[in-house]
Amino acid sequence: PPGAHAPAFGTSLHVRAARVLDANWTGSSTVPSRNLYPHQWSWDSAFIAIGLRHVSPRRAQTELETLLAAQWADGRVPHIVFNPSVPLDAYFPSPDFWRSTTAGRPAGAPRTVQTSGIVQPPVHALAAWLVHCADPGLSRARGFLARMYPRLAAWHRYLLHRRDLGGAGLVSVVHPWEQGMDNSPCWDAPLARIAPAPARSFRRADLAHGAPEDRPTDLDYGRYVRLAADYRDAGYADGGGEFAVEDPAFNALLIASEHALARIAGELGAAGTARHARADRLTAALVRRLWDPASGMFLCRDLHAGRPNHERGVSGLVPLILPGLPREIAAALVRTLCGPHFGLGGRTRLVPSYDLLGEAFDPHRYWRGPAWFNTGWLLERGLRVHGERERADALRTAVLRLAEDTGFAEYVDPYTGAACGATGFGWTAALALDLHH
Ligand code: 9WN
Repeated sequence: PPGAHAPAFGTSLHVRAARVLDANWTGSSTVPSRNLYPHQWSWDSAFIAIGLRHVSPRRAQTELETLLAAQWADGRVPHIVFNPSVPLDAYFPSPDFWRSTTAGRPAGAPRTVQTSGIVQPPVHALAAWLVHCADPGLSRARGFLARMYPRLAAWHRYLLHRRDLGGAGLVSVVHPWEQGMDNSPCWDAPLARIAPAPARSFRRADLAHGAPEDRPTDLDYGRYVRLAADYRDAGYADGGGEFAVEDPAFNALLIASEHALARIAGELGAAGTARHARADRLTAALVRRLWDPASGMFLCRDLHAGRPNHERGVSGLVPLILPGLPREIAAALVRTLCGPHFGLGGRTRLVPSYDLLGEAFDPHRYWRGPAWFNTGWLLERGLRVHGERERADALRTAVLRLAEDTGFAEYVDPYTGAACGATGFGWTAALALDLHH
């Protein structure tokens, strides 16, 4: 049913979004898109569970349980869990690229399920907490949080201990696919150092389903393949790679999840104080290390260059979700979000993934300008956390309208709202459902 705060949207949005989630459900998890992404993706599943809880709390729990069942012994949660009944050539890179279960498989990779070896942003503890809150009775009866807690704690431990490559307390990503905004202009400089794998050494599957002008380029792919293959050939050991970046959104999501893990601990009868304190220390490190007063937002830090990268990606606004942010920083983030670079409340229909005034801006090419619904959802939440109710309401309405009008598109042109990429996209449907409630 429509929520009390959703007068402009009838039951049809709920029904249509739920239908997308049904169509993408495999029996134990939800694919982001039947054609383009026919397996289980890590941060997609977290966002999907957040919406799915309004349709079926049981399925939302299963979504996260399936993902965490593929966790490695070192605590990492792989960015893809492969569906063995999908043909190998349906998605690239396929399991034979990652080699997680073949002879000489990497230490700690699960034996029975095929996965990738890189990670994605840790939205999972936040999702687990929100899923629990949708039906605490069912959650307790199934021991949902009690089973999730040790796995989520090990996941955070992996990130904080193995991925603090810069030694400043923040987590680094070692591949653009890990941060989730694959071809953001923020990666152009660190990627320029990587010698691309030859184009003939791999075959892209995405171009069979997506328009080439909306997708990353072949040169990008050559570099993605090189980086992933090097990491694989090093046994997925951390610390030796050519790409290492501290990203504001990745770290902010870890902090939000650490706060959620503290609440989960409390629900299980343990004290969450130490976790809240750790989240506060991480917030301080984020501000110290990645805040840029001159641009009024957070920036990525390229560890090999030893300095911040001045491209303005939407990732630098995502820390707005943190309630513990110093007041003047939250205020500056809101100003930047509503200013000429991101245009909220002005010329755009939805927040772009990259600086409207940036040289590399392209309204159609994936993470180089188009607006995405997961970042819209995060910023809506951030505005609300910091008391910006009117702006949050307006952003919420924009997300709902565009999600419905585009048939739950993967991303949209931020100016016109025209659909790009896949339709029937999992997290678009799920997060619209969540905002509808
Ligand atoms: C690589 C599944 C994923 C999202 C990412 C998005 C895209 C994959 C790809 O699709 O990445 O992981 O093949 O382009 O960039 O954020 O999780 O929806």
